[in-house]
Amino acid sequence: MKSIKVVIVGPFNAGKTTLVKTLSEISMTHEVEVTSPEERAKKRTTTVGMDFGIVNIGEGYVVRLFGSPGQQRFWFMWKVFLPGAHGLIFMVDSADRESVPEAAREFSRALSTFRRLPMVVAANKQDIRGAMSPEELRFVLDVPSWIPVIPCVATDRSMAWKVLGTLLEEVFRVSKIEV
Ligand SMILES: Nc1nc2c(ncn2[C@@H]2O[C@H](COP(=O)(O)OP(=O)(O)O)[C@@H](O)[C@H]2O)c(=O)[nH]1
Ligand SMILES: [Mg+2]
Repeated sequence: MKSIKVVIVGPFNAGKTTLVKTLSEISMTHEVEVTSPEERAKKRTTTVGMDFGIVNIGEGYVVRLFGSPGQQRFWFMWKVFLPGAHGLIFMVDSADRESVPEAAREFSRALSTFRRLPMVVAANKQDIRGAMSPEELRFVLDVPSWIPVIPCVATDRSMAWKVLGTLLEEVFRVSKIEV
């Protein structure tokens, strides 16, 4: 069985844990109660350590998904996920305009950490009225043209698969994988 390693990063509340749960046949996510008041205003639980999931994509391949917790104090975890990674999903809450500056900082940090690793941006929460379009997100996050920005609703299986599938096409294109 060949295995492809995909890392998922992005701000707190973007939808990373949800994406792992939607895509994965087995998933291990470890959530605890949020303690900080600002974060609690957004949601009640948050990821500790990481989310982990496995997706069987057929032809003898499985994808291992590693979702990072989304707060800046956990950015050091990216270095832990990087070795052996084949691709990266950067997830953003497209409906949360207030968090754009933070998302932009985090995206720029992701580019310098993961460099030319095959990458897609998931413009999540497209089901919420007023969500920024993928084009608008590309502009506000300053996403380079080689990185696709894909509309996503993390609870929707076909949209979640589109995000992963687009990334995998790029992974297979650049790495002629033997894993
Ligand atoms: N409307 C909507 N809500 C979403 C979507 N994806 C995630 N959520 C919700 O957004 C919140 C944060 O999701 P979570 O997966 O915990 O984000 P994480 O912090 O990035 O792991 C949860 O309440 C989810 O149910 C989406 O595509 N649309
Ligand atoms: Mg999470």
